[in-house]
Order: sequence, then structure tokens, then C-alpha cells
Amino acid sequence: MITRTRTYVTESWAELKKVAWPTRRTVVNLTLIVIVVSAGLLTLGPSLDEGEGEGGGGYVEPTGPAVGTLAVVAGPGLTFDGVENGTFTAPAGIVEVQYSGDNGHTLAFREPEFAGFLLGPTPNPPLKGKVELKAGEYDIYCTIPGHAAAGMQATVTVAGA
Ligand SMILES: [Cu+2]
Repeated sequence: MITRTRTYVTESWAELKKVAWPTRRTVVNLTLIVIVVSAGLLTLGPSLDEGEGEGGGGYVEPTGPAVGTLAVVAGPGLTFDGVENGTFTAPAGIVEVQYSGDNGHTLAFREPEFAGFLLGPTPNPPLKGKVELKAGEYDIYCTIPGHAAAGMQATVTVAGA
């Protein structure tokens, strides 16, 4: 029994010596990588949560009363208010965009500051939403594939204050 145990210990020791143990430097480097990756995930986590908290698109409506409205009707056909590539006007300031008309259409802005703003698809809510407009031109369009290209888009001109 003792002999067997001794043989086992001797063989195990021989096996252990064959194992390529990582050097101290390798262990330190691997530890640093784990720490850096963990820190990165910790930093990334909250920013991902923020994106989801704002409804995915990240668009936040301006607070406060609207100074005017921008009423848009979907259709007939692939148009806004029956006009392909039409034009609208709106006052500067907080404007409530109102959407109605044919079913199966959306309304969004091409400007990056309104990324995530989306009305419809009609008749599903939201069919109105607020945007803060400055003097200049904005482009609205229906996001359903093919609709904007067919003319379901328009320029919104905002007069100077
Ligand atoms: Cu459409």
C-alpha cells in the first residue's frame, strides 16, 4: 500500500513537472486583460440601459406648450396631403406634428436631431408628437420602404423669428 502510494505520488509529480505552468509575467498580463475587459463592460452597461430607457430611438420630446401645429395627412396614394414631394410650413419653436389619413404610413424627420421621432404607422399611435424647430428647412418622409422614393416625403419650411 505504501509502495503504491509512493508510486502514485512520484508519477503525479512527474506529470506536474510536464505541465507548462504560466510564467509570472503571463499571469499578470492575463489578470490585467480580465480587469480591463470587465471595466469596459461596466462602462458599456449603463450606456446601453440609457438607450433603452428613452424608447430605443433616443428621441426626447421638448417640454412646454406648442406654438403651432404641423398637420399632415397620409395619402391619397403615396403622398402627404395628396402631393408628391410636397411642401409644408411651420412656425419656429415647439411644434406639434399631427398625422392622420390613410392606414399603413409613418412620419419621420430626416434630420439627425429627430432620430427616433416616429408617428404611426397609421392608424396606430403615436399620431402626434412635439419637435422644436428653428428657422430653415426640414425633410419629413414615410419610413415604409419605397414610399418616400415614390413621393411620400415633403419639405417643411420654418420661417425666421
Ligand atoms: Cu407611406
